[in-house]
Amino acid sequence: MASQQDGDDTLDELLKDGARIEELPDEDEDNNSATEMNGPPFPGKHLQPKRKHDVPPWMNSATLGLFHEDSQTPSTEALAKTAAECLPFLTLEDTQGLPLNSHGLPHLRRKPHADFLRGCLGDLPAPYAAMDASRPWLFYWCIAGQSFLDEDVSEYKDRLIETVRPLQNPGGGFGGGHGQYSHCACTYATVLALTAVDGLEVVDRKAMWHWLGTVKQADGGFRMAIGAEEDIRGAYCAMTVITLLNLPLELPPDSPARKAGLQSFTDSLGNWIGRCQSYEGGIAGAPNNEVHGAYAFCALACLSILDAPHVSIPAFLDVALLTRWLASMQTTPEGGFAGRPNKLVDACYSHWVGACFTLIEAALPTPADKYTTAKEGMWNKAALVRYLLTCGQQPGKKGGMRDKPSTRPDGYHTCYSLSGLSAAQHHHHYDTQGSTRDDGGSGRLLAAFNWRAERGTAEEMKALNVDEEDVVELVHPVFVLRFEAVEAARKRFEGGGL
Ligand code: FPP
Ligand code: K
Ligand code: ZN
Repeated sequence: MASQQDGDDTLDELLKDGARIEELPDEDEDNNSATEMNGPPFPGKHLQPKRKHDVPPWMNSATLGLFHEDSQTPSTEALAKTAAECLPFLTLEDTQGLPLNSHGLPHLRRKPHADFLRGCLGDLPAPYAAMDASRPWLFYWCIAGQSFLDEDVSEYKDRLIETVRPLQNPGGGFGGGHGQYSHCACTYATVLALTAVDGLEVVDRKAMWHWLGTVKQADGGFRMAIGAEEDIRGAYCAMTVITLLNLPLELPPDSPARKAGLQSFTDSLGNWIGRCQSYEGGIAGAPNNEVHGAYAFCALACLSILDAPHVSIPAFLDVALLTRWLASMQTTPEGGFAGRPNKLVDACYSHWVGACFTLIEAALPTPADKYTTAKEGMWNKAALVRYLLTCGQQPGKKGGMRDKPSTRPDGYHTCYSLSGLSAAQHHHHYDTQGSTRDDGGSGRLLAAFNWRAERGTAEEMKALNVDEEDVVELVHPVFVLRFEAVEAARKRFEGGGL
């Protein structure tokens, strides 16, 4: 039998799977004769690691078996280019002049990032006119992002309220700009930004309830706007708004979904979300579409609003298949996450995929004794932290965080990089003692308010190679806000009513 070749650890790891190996031809035999079948280490000639250009180290085990040695595609080239641009930073060969922490990694640049986010809220240069419809997003990313760095954001309250007042439509909901139709994403972003500054009094809750009734669909899902696409973002955005504002779950009398027999915003919703899971395990924006990590977050967070995660997630999703898919989104060598298979690492998925692990770990059968240290769990937290600190931070005076080194920083990537850091650094768990429904009063769904978090310990921060000043605040895994802000919204609307 052939001896194990001079080691490629990745391949050795991959080929532990004995059943598959036994069917493979002996790679020592050029003619691939099948005479010796008891344990050759490599699956056929095309993956022999001796040849210089075989098996680039950044190809992970999930992709490894799929490529022929000569197969070059735009995807393989883009993956190689991204690995090459990140490696000098990951290895600290190039530290970009950033101040280093006691473990040799760049410090989290708190002050420059906070300044960057503050700057994004001022007057913007002309090219930003194209982003007019995304203004509420900018408010949310930049205000919430600052709060994740423990900046006081209450000073934004009056200005934010006056800025979003004209974006609210008389029929309910918020548009992206003055005179624009209401849209679930703009409404979600506005409500989150207002929650961050405790400014929800500006929202017309009754009109909001009516408008949300018009986007609820007969099949259980939600459209993004009247006549717009029905997708999982709509479901998560709508249920977030309903829960934070404590709107009645009962559909308004004029909701078109009532004609199909639905009575509540939650009717058929879990089933509709379940239909978005594909054979790969990931979650698509709508049934039968392509899966994406950002949609996995929307699905898990929406289910975590509907009920306790260990109840609602396994009720509608194949948890094992989804976990496997999520784990395969962590890229090597970068250590960050990609949004979909064979695509590139991008810091924003530190949140969209990273927070999925927080939610799905709470869905495991025995929530109480799951992973108890930051080193344990289903994903490599130290690798994500390393990617964000070495590749994700813009050097120089400007600050801000970015998708990858070749891109510019922006509010979106800064906010979601910081949220991803929180998922990696802290403990989040679901308190199974909390009630999931305000049965004595308003009927509000309470599951999403039962999340608790504790800061990672000093020992854990050491294992993640961060110092105290590189640690972000605790971020709520469902609402992506500081816990204090979520609690204030819960209390403000405790009584219900419109
Ligand atoms: C592909 O972009 C991205 C998607 C298909 C989904 C994006 C959705 C979100 C980021 C968030 C939605 C959530 C809410 C709450 C509105 P791409 O092709 O540029 O990126 P990729 O190559 O990384 O997939
Ligand atoms: K992208
Ligand atoms: Zn991104």
